[in-house]
Amino acid sequence: MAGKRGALIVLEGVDKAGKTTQCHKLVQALQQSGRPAEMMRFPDRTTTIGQLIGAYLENRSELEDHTVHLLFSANRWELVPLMKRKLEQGTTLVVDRYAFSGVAFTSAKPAFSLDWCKQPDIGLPKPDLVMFLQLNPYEAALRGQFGKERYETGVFQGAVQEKFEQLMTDPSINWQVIDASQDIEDVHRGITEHSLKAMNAAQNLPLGEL
Ligand code: DGP
Repeated sequence: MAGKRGALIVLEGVDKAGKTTQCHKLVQALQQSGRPAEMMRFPDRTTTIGQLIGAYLENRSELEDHTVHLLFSANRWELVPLMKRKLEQGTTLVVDRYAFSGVAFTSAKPAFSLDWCKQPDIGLPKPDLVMFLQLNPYEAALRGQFGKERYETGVFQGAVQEKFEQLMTDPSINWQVIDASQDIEDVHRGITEHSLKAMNAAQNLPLGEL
């Protein structure tokens, strides 16, 4: 019988909520306590598909909105074999954004339904835990200059936040809301607690599908 599987843990939230910092801190804390853990991030701009996405986000190229939605999803799918391998080997994956960003960002554009946006991600590995780093998008904008990337405007981020709130009503996902306006160490403590609980539970459950 194979060993215990790792957990799939996702951090979501609007831009500048602190997801990347917290992913690094969580991976470090888990590793230091002897639990195998690795970080992943989506979009993964290192693949061929990821480079197309990167050019689009940096406004170096234009892509039709449905097309880019499917590319973001394809970028997740192309990493699925690796994710499954790691999880089966007992490594917990801490993921900076996932399919929920995919749905929230595209459905915040005019004329995209939540339902259409969800379709390409159906069947992806289902996270054991999704933590939403809650921060007022206008407060987020004050944290640091929004950069020059596409989507980095207060108005768009406000629309994204609303879409996340709709997604968080889905009871089939283990959502936990974290107050990201607290200081870094307090946020980290909350995230670690939820993660340890989810990792314990995941050991006895098969990996699900979105
Ligand atoms: P990051 O590398 O985490 O800063 O994310 C890059 C930007 O892309 C950020 O504004 C969020 C957005 N984004 C992330 N995933 C998706 C997705 O699947 N679809 C769309 N449309 N946007 C996404």
